[in-house]
Amino acid sequence: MRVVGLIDLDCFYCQCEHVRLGIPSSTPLAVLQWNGLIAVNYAARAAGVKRMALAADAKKLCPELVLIHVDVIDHQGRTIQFNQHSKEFPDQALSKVSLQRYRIESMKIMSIFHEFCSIMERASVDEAFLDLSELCFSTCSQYPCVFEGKVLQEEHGSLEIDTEAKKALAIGSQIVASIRKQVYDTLGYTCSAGIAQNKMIAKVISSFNKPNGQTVCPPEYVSRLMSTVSLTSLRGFGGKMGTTIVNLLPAEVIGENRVISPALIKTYSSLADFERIFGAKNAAYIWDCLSGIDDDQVLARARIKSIVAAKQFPLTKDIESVLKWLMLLSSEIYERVSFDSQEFSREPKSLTIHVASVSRVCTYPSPCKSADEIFKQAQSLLDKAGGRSILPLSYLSLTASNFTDTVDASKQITSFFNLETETEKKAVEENSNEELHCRFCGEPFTSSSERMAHEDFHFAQELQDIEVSKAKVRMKPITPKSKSKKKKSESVSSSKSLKDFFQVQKTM
Ligand code: TTP
Ligand code: CA
Ligand code: CA
Repeated sequence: MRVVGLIDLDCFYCQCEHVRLGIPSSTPLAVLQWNGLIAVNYAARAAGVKRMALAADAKKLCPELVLIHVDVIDHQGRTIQFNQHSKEFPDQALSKVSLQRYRIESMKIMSIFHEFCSIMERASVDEAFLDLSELCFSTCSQYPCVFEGKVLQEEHGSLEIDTEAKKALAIGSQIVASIRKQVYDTLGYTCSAGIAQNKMIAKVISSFNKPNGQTVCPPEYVSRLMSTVSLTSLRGFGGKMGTTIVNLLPAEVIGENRVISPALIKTYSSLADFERIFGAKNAAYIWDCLSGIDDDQVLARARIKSIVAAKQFPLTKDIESVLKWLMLLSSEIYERVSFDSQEFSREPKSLTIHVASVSRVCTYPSPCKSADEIFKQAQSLLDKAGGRSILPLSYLSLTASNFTDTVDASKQITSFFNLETETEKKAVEENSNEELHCRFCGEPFTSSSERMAHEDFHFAQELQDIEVSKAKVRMKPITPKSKSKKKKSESVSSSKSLKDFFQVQKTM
């Protein structure tokens, strides 16, 4: 029996701003990107304010709402910060969002998690899985053997710690509570958590007691959980995979049930149905998930392989304005590469431009002392890609990659990202062969972190679309570009295809 914890920060970007600006958490606050809300604190949620709402609508709903715009980088490469007194918001046509502040806070939080538990997998900017199994046994004498947090149980169930599994979970819940306390005491951020026997269950229950609360799922409650949660709220089933499975149900069953749970799916379909669609091996895996069984290991991710800065802008024929965007991307690359090289003692060897379906690569300037040096290289790459002949343009991206260590690896300060065990190294090598695609445009990447960075720009674009149409729109993930295009009706039986199913729905 394993003990897995998933710790997730409450309204993460908002908390970063509360702490930075000294605003009490009881003040309704939201973080803004252009005109749309990307994070909403709990005081504002109580007033009905929702993520993705427009700033003006949110203000109408909650007039005392404090809106803090995320940092932006202007055309001169300067980072502009905002606070509760800022009178004007930035112009999307003249600047680019910088999420570096949140990345830095994320790094501090992850370091605290890692101090407690080295088997840690960063799952997004504000959450991580911890495999606490061994720790529970080695430290059990340090903690009281009682549950900490809300324990899921049947109406007349007992909270008695009468099995080894429950004992391990109880200690796990104590360790997670200590980690959360340490994050709060050190950085002032609250987080919520789920503690269970696997990643899938830990993740789904981590939001049951938010904010600032944790939930434990004892093994005997798993089957009840699988009949009460919706399939699409489970990790791995939020996108195309979940929709495909839900659609196996007869339409009237979908209509009659408010929650389409894994248990409901199992009642109406069989393993054979799944085998036909997903292939035997995948079907067995999915079938297990529907019963709450998930053997996915908690694995530390490798250092990212590349840093991508991208910008979508209004179509332009004007080379000067394209160069302004290029300057802005150069500044972002410079800032992020500088941060990365401090953390990991390494530097990139290649700089690539992606423009109008063309890529051009050159050597990354070394030593690189300013964003201007990157801009000069990027300008000559743009010329090599066709210069004025490729106008008009509406998209540019710069990538720093091909990293090499600047100090002997054995002398590096071992940060948690550098601690790669043999198993982790293996996982990294395997991942590097894996194709990851942007959920929105299908662009391929070699790491999920790289893809995450690229998806930032789609998120900004979506907010822009919302603003234009003055209506809430949902981004529709598209099927990733695949070398062998499948017809809609074709069955999906290779493991690669299953990966596609999973990848289109991962969240940041
Ligand atoms: P989440 O963990 O999804 O949300 P949250 O931390 O704001 O709120 P909760 O308390 O419910 O966990 O995302 C973490 C941060 O990532 C969030 O503060 C803002 C950012 N984010 C985006 O920029 N775009 C998105 O679509 C999502 C989901 C999050
Ligand atoms: Ca969160
Ligand atoms: Ca999260």
